[in-house]
Amino acid sequence: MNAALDFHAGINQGVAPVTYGQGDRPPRGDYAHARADYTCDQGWERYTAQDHDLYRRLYERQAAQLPGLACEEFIDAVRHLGAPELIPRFDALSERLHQATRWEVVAVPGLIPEEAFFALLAKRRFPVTNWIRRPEEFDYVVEPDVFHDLFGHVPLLFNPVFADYMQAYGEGGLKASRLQACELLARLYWYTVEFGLIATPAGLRAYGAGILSSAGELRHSVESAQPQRRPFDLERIMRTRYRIDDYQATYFVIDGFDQLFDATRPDFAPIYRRVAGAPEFEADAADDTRDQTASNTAG
Ligand code: HBI
Ligand code: FE
Repeated sequence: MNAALDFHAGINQGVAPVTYGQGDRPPRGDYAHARADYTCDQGWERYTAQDHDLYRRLYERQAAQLPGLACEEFIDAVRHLGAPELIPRFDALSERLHQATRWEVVAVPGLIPEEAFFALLAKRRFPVTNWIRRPEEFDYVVEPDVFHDLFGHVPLLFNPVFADYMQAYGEGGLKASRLQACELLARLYWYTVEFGLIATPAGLRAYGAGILSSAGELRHSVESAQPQRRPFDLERIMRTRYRIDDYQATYFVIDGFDQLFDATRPDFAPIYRRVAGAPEFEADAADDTRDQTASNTAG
């Protein structure tokens, strides 16, 4: 099996923390022609008119929902993706992005091993899948495609504080790999970069890419009474499992991107040690069972 299939098999066996639940289907992307760092050419010329039209329809559906649901920093930056009639050329997008925050967008064939992913983030290179979903996957695609990565992740990389957080996350990931703490760090990524909410003077808003690129979860995460919304708590996040095939049962809310960046400043090693010995929480765990235990013993 080539590296990707091994990696994919890893995902199937739950080795990689972020699994998009794709069964044992071979990976979509052309991993065989990827470079050693898993980057590849975007292959912009290979997109069909149907691909561009699908991107446009996905973009327009999400853009229409942003006011009142997406954070202002995202709304201000999404225009940097350019007109939605065509899937952006990554090299032109990288020129604009590099001027803003010294990040660039690099093409990858799809999900890549954690080490490779962290190494790219640590160099301010954001991996963007180069293929787009099929029309029948308009509402849901099991793996991140070019629309999820571009629309969901790239706009906030134009925000200087968030851009620095993403690089700090990548550097932390390289350390986590050495400390076998990738699962804990994957949860931090999941509950912030993918499914994070932010409190603003105008109310709750979404900044997570998985929410912002989702037709249904954007409104659900901000307005539904169903999910739990908890204040950002690094150790609680690291102890909380997450769902990959349904709306999140719990969202964590930050007060600002500075809070995220500050959270990545301390050395995580002692936090990993403390969290590793503590009980985990199910994705929908309502109370902090640690306190319940305390109250039971107290009672
Ligand atoms: N690969 N292309 C890509 N995109 C991701 O978001 C990604 C990945 N590999 C691993 C991964 N995310 C997660 O395991 C992170 O939590 C590290
Ligand atoms: Fe993502």
